Amino acid sequence: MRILVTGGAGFIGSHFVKRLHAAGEDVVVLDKLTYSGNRANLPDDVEFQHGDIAEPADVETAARGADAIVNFAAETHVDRSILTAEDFGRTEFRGTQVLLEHIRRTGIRLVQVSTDEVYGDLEAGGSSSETDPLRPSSPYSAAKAAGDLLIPAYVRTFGVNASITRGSNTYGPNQYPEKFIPLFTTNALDGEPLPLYGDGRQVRDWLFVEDHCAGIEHVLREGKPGEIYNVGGGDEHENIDVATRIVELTGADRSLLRSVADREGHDRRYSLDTSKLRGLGWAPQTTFEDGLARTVQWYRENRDWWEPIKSGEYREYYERQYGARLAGGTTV
Ligand code: NAD
Ligand code: TDX
Repeated sequence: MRILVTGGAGFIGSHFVKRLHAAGEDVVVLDKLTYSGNRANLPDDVEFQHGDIAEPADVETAARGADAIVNFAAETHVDRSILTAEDFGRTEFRGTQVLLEHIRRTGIRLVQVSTDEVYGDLEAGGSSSETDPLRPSSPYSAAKAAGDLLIPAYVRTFGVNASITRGSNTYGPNQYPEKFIPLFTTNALDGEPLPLYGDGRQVRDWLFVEDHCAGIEHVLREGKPGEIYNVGGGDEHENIDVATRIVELTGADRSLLRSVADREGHDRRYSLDTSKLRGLGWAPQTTFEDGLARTVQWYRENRDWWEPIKSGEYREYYERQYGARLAGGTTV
């Protein structure tokens, strides 16, 4: 199989590409190299095209000879979508539509990588299953849900071969240090404050990146057209507990933890019912305790990967996102 991986230079996409490449698969990457895309995440001998999934000509060229597309390309940070949401709509909706138009013409398979955030939060308990209604809360998750809604519509109307995966919060090496775990880990290693939103009692269902990639590969090979598959770690933790564990693993001072102004519209809890994909033989292999220790160790040993990122555009973003928050923060 020749597989086009869109967004393959980002965090999860690059792990997915390395996984297929190591198994001897024929892989080509199409990536716009936005702030979170990094060519250095990929082996040099992986075929790479710089381009945009929302541009039909870029998709046409990259997908030549491909049997399947796995789409990771997205704007992915909730906090950035609260500052400015425009690129989210373009990539998540228009980009997905361009991919669907391509598979409609060529008949090749598409796996759309989506997120548990499209279900909205579950403060009252329970877990989201694939048939639940979509209740996205942020501009990011609303844009992802909009892209998702195109898939069953194209399956029903045109009979295209497309499936959706909905993953839970993913962590591991090479994650851009704006997300919670890599931000807190790199800040802790640098002795910088750790900005915990609100009361820190929000719950996320954590999934190690390699387990997420294994789930997506499972859906690529075994999934049925028009079907949705949840991919969750089943490892639910409150943010305050994750932050405390990062402090312990890095050996940082606990006084770095700061309670800061909450995220607007902050979802309280996510949880996924993963029985459908487990029924196809997939299960996560890495416990949160083990995966977090491996992740912290990776950031400790790979400063040359993240130190250059935490300058330039990142500093401007950081100041906008955290400047006033940290000035008004309190000890935890
Ligand atoms: P990331 O931000 O690290 O990577 C996104 C990649 O997409 C980057 O390489 C970027 O350059 C590329 N990209 C952005 N816009 C593009 C465009 N228009 N055309 C081509 N490439 C473009 O994000 P990630 O965490 O690796 O997320 C990958 C996918 O997984 C996303 O679709 C995201 O919604 C989904 N997801 C992420 C998580 C998580 O916790 N990180 C959980 C569930 C689902
Ligand atoms: O500085 C912070 N302080 C803080 O308390 C940051 C960046 C986050 N948080 C909290 C907010 C969330 O409750 O940590 C939790 C995790 O935050 P993020 O890493 O931003 O992830 P989340 O908003 O849950 O979304 C993630 O999971 C689903 C990914 O970013 C999405 O791409 C994915 O779709």
